[in-house]
Amino acid sequence: ATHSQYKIIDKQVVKEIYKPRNSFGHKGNFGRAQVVGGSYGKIGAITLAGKACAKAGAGLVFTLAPSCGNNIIQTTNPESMFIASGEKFINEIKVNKSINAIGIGPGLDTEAATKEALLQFLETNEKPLVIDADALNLLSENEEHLLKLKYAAILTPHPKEFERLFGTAVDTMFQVEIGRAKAMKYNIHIILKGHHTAVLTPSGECWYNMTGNAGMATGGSGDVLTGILTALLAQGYTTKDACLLGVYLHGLAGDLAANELSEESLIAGDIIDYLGKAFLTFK
Ligand code: NPW
Ligand code: AMP
Ligand code: MG
Repeated sequence: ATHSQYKIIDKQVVKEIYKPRNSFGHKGNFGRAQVVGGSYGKIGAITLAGKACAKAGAGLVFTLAPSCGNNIIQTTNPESMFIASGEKFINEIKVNKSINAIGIGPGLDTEAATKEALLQFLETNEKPLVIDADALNLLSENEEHLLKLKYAAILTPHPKEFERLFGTAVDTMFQVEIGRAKAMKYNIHIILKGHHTAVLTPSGECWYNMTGNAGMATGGSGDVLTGILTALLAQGYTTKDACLLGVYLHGLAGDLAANELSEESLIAGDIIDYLGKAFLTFK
């Protein structure tokens, strides 16, 4: 691919990707999604991901988190089923074979036992996968871990996580070009988050997202994106389509929320609350 190639994710692009629900569908038709993360003190992150996952249309959501998160998650996110692993941090990652997509990382923390569990899981996982936050940080120890990824997994680093994975870059433009090269090298999708998030694909494309605002610069916004992407994968969108539609919807929900609440007052949960209005713009 040439470095001069940039595409814009606009309304036309996402309207072609978006598939309305089949009127006769049942929850089994819209996918079983599993989000994996959370640790003592950071259960909120995986709660946000699980809620966003349900709000973005997954038929069934499972949350795998340490047992200290059970009451929190079942109370604040009753639509999700809870699977316990460890007490304060995850020490084993089990995924039932009926699961269609997995999102891993929000609030996961970086304990040695969690890292072992993650690497073990990646050895055998063949399902569509979103990797975010501390899961990225754990893999940063050795970039070669990315060779384990199959089926064009989606990585969602913010610029600091990107730097931990791939080293420093002189500026954002350069970071995007490094991302493009790494996406091609490892056959992965990289969503480099920020203002105008960039989606880098295994075939060397670079797509810029135009939705979103500075109100989204608030704790938990990225965790919400992980839930949305996992939901779209579970519903059968291809990894590339899930990336393009997911970042657009996430930013649009943030814009609709900011219009009514102000950028200052916007919190991550508001992005989830406005996902419905974002979907309605496709009608
Ligand atoms: P600074 O502050 O400017 O020097 P970390 P995290 C930088 C969970 N969470 N552009 C920033 O730089 C997550 O899921 C839990 C440039 C700072 O140094 C993770 O598991 C919550 N720089 C875990 O916490 C809600 C940027 O990166 C560093 C940047 C840690 O995640 C919050 C911060 O990144 C949170 O989601 C940008 N756009 N963005 C909960 N309620 O449970 C960030 N930086 O050290 O990876 O920490 O992203 O907060
Ligand atoms: P994280 O740092 O993982 O919580 O991710 C932050 C999320 O909020 C990403 O999806 C960013 O694209 C989004 N975000 C943060 N700041 C801005 C901004 N100034 N403009 C648009 N989106 C932003
Ligand atoms: Mg994050």
